[in-house]
Amino acid sequence: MSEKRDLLNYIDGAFVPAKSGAWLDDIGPATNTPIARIPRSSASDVQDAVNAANAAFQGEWANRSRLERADLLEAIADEIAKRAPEIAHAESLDTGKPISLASTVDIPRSESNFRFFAGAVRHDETAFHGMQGALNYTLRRPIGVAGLITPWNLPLYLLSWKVAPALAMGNTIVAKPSEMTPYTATLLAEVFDAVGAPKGIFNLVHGLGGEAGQAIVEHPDVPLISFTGGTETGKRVAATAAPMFKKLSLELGGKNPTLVFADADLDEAVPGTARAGFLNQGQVCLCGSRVLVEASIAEDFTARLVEHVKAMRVGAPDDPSVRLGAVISQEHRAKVESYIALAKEEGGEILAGGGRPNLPAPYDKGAFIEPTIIGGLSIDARCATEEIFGPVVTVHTFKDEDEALEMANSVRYGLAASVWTTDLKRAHRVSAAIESGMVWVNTWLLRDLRVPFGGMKDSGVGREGGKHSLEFFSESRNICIKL
Ligand code: TXE
Repeated sequence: MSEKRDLLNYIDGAFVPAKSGAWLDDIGPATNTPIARIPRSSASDVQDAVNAANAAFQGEWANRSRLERADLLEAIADEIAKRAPEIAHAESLDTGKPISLASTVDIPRSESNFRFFAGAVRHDETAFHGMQGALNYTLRRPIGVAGLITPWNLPLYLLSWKVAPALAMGNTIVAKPSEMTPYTATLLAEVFDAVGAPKGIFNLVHGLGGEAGQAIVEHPDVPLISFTGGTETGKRVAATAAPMFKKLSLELGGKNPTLVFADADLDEAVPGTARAGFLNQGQVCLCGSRVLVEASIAEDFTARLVEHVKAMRVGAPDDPSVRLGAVISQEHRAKVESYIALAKEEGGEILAGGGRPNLPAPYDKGAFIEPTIIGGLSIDARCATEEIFGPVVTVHTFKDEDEALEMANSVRYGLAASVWTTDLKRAHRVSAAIESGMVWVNTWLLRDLRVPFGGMKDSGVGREGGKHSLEFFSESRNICIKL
């Protein structure tokens, strides 16, 4: 794979630059050097992409059978599998994450997203409601051009999570990946090209959120928007799309609690809490960044967590023994570090990490930061309530279950939680009481692609996954027939 390449838009089956000829640099955060350029697309490029997507939708695509659409998704999955090492390398280069993570999670999961939705649409059933003298059945039709806007933390994984169900249901796509991680979206366009996908069903427009992204959200011919990103951006997307009555799915930020009760199996809870806090440098919306521990075990648990986390290596993304790579950018590291400084001002104590690792060139210029544990903060401190989205967790103690729940529910977010306990009744009780779209018990990020995925409160609107995605990417119509 050649590095420092031009990553083009993909519109109507052709790779093209922005009409204006403007470019943006794509920086690799592990070395802080440009690895590629992307078109700085404007509303006019978005218009071309929407035209192509609309023409493809009006063409034969929406009327292709589900089985034929599923076959195309399988062909895309096969091609991703064929190119997996190259795609994993690109994902690591673009995000700074360890190649070991990209090649075992990001890329296999992207492949399986296509296979999963191929299977889901093949096996999908529709509702039937019989009544006295009449029958009803639900017809699900594709909607049109789907605008898909995705973030930088899991670039191909989250893009494929939207592309696969959108196509499975017969829609066409205009996608805009994060300007910080555009690489694998272009490789996905190459995959579409290689398998001979119909022109215009998948269009890719690179560029800035406020320009290309905004143009997609406000385009009158894009009736559905699926967005994953920050809560503040989500608000802007909703403010634009809602008055246009677009179908809208928002998967936003989190400040997720990890609850460790005194009866937990600490041999599992310690590594589980560390994994939840620091996977992908803490840049997963599901990461457990608030660790709540029952007071009677707090000292022992925290000491073991600190020891575990201090042993996690930070460094070169291509070193297989490394657990954490770089965060997404120098700016993002500065933001994370400003929270660590704030924690000290707020009375916190740095129990692990807090600084930058000493790495040899070229990684000495990269956006690395040690996995950091902060104790001694009050539960309403800014570091304990605002989304830091980096390798930083805060640890707090609770005296009983009621206080644990009060602390867990005290933030504006409600995306995910993990609960560590061996008491079955408590597991059910606490899981039902936590204000959260997803709860894991004695595990974290164990995913079945059929289950509802999404958050409550400021963490978003709507659910993705299995039939929830198929419903989002289609319009249900009831047909009532009098007998
Ligand atoms: O994300 P943005 P940012 C959180 C995390 C992070 C913060 C900001 O806390 O620090 O959000 O990150 C596009 N119209 N998460 O600023 O801006 C943008 O180009 C349409 C949580 O990088 O939300 C990109 O493609 N689109 C999160 C996408 O939105 C717009 C993952 C997401 O970028 C737009 C990432 C606009 N006006 C960050 N402005 C998660 N939930 O996993 C920007 N975009």
